[in-house]
Amino acid sequence: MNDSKGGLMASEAQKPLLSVLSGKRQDPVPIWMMRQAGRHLPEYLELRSRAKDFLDFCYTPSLATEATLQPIQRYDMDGAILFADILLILDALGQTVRFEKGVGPIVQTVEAGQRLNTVPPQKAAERLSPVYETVSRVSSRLDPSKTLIGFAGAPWTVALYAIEGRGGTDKSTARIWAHQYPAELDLLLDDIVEATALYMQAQVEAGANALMMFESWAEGLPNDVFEQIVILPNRKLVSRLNELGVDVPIIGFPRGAAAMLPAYARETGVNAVGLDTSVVPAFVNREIPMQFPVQGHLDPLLLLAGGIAMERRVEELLESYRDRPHIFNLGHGVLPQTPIPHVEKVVQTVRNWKR
Ligand code: 1CP
Repeated sequence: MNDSKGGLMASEAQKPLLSVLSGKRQDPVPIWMMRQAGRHLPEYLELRSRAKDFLDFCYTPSLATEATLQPIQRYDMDGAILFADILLILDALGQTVRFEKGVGPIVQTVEAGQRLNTVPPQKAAERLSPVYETVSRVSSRLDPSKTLIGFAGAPWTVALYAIEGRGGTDKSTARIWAHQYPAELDLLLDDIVEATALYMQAQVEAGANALMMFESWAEGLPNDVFEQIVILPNRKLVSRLNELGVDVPIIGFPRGAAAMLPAYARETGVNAVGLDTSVVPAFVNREIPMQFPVQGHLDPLLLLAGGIAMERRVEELLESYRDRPHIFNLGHGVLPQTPIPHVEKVVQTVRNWKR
């Protein structure tokens, strides 16, 4: 592994989060939180009011750069996650995406058998150039001890939005496709894999130190379907990134994988797994090799509630993963109503904890 900014050894020594992703334990345990930028921060709400809509916000490098840096400035997190959205790739592929206030994303749907190739993958990746500009701006302003995480939606989760057309559904339309139109779904997933690989490659070229694949809707799938529509396409994406010469570590987050988590960790080629809220630490330590890095998994609702129960659980998670490479995070994203002092308390607890 190498990187454009002077070789992996140098950046790893400086960046604790990257060091954990290479399989080393770090003290203190590095911390960042999914959705650490966003609506729980008053400074984000101020910034957000300057853009016409959410897509415009994501495509304006000056605004997206500030949004990426805000949680670093406020909380001194070890990782900065690029401010963007997993649905941008669908927009770039020519499926209209809108974010409606109070409703969430509305996506132009695909029919069974329809390919996502009217915009060629290379062209789709080029359309996302404002995102690379954001990565490059953040990279030049970030302290060398911080890790810049690029990301994309993992193939099944992105396909699900293209099939369902919106968030907040029971996902049954997309899940029925897996049974009724498996061949058509495979082709759709392949189209997403190729465009996403080029998109992630460009993020790394612009300065991302690590990548994360959000497979946010991996929950509730039969094991054979999970193999076919989660593990296989995630593995294809990782292989394609390798083929393209991308050599930064990749975190996979198969939310809701449950008993399929060890297979995901073993078979996809990811360097680390993100753990969701319901994961059992003893299961992880029994089923996933101890040298394999994990990231997670405080309940976002406990972060919202705060108090002594939150502090205890933070310490319990740190203890559970003391013998393995661990990055502290949540089991899912920070909720908009989360009080800032609770986030501060978690950061402080993690930093004060000794192995
Ligand atoms: O009103 C607003 O400001 C928009 C809210 C918002 C934000 C802040 C959306 C709409 N997306 C984002 C940013 C975002 N999305 C980031 C960067 C910020 C950070 O992490 O700090 C990231 C990594 C995402 C990824 C994302 N978008 C996921 C995967 C992670 C997850 O939460 O599981 C998913 C599923 C989306 C889709 C999406 N975008 C936005 C919403 C409300 C949703 C979910 C819709 C649904 O219910 O299905």
